Amino acid sequence: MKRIKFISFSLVFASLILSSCNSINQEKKVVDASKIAVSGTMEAELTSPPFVPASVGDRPAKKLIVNMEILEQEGTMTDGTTYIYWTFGGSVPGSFIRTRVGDEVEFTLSNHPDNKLPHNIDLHAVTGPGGGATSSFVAPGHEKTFSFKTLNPGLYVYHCATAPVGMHIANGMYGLILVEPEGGLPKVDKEYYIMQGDFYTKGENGSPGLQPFDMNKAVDEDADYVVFNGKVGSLTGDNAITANVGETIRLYVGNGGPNLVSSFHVIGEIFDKVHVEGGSTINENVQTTLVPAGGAAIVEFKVDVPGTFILVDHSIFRAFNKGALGMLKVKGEEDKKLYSGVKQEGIYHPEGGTIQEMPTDDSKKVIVNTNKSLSEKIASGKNIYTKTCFACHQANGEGIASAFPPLAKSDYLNADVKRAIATVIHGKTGEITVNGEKYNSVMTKQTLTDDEVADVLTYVYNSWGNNKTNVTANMVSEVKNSH
Ligand code: HEC
Ligand SMILES: [Cu+2]
Repeated sequence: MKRIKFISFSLVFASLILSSCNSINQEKKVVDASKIAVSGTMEAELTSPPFVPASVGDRPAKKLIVNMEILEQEGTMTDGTTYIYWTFGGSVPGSFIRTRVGDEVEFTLSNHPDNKLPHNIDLHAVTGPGGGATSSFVAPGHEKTFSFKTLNPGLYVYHCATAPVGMHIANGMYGLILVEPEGGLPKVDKEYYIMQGDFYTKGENGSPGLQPFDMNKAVDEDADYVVFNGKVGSLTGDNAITANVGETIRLYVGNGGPNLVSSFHVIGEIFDKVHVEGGSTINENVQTTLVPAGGAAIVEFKVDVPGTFILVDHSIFRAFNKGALGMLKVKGEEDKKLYSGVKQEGIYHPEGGTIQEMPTDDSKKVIVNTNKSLSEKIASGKNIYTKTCFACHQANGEGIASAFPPLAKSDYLNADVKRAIATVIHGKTGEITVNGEKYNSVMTKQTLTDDEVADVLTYVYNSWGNNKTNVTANMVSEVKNSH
């Protein structure tokens, strides 16, 4: 008896709970995205910043093919300063990917054969181990395919997650993937893609020439550059984003980090709506929104008056001294009722905002000199080292703790020249001990001519306290043929 009473009581109780749940469900239609069926296949349009692909509108969920190519390439950081960027799709941030909830994304990540390093991708929009990282690890000259279903709408960061992770992100390996809700986001007039990143270089901000990555500054979070879209001036002057008075603007704002959190603000505008952290909560009438490292926000506003509106990280020294400054130029009729203004255009011009062409790669035009002196070999070797080895072994051969062994004063290097030659031409895996420290990682095989291997190793042997061996092309070809 007691038991029956208890059961009937719990039934009433349960139905009470259920009915209250039902009324919630009616207000907010809960769709199990994992059950959304796909119809048809399409190739994803990918765009480089500040542009975004066409909106999904009311298209049904599909199998969406994404082909992403990793390119390591030299680019301009600021006037007179270049940097070797590692990129998803040739831009920093990487190509924008636009999907809708329920899509089955078939993702192919290809690592260009000219690249030096293995990479992978962790997409925060993925429900699965490593966000795809474990399934996408890919060596130069290879590609990997994996697929995932988009379950949660929102704006998500993707990034490389190959060790040392911080270094891959610091070199520009991040971007955004948008998952639109069923039916798409509401229509607006203009949409743009902006992503902040912090950069760490051997020289101070503005030091000329090709600047290598500085691991120590990165660990100390002591950024030389904090920029939008990969470089100083990517969104200023002729590169400014544009709109007309009366239009509605949506900015997809991301932050790749690796370290700094952005206080994103547009001087002279109020965000009508912010999708906080890129999710479903909408805040209204916001002045400055926080964009976490590895996070995003969608901001929307209507432009009511003409002028140049300045986009900043409101940690303001970053904007005026480190590069985190962009421009939105709005054209149209003034409305004195809204703003009477003495308009001062251009007072916030950043230093070094002009854009340079990509430098042409003179190193490809090699004049073969078979009878080089030792100092000519060292000079040529230094050039090869900067292009090929320094990403891992670092500018002064110091390496990176527990990832890349040092070449400076390396007992391993100095003990056996044939072994060093073999390491460069065949690559190396498995545990080795250098100066008492164990390393167990992968050095990819380097595609260099015998002369180039000889020159780069001669440079290494004649630098940083090593034993001054002069490696010849004959020694290299002997090692090659003995295998
Ligand atoms: C993708 C990163 C990477 C690049 C690029 C790279 N190396 Fe390495 N290198 C490594 C790793 C990792 C090891 C250790 C491998 C292991 O653990 O078995 C290594 C080991 C070595 C060693 C033996 C260990 C030592 O410290 O003496 C030498 C010599 C060497 N590399 C020279 C070079 C030269 C010269 C170049 C450029 C032509 C180069 N490497 C390019 C990652 C790299
Ligand atoms: Cu990477």
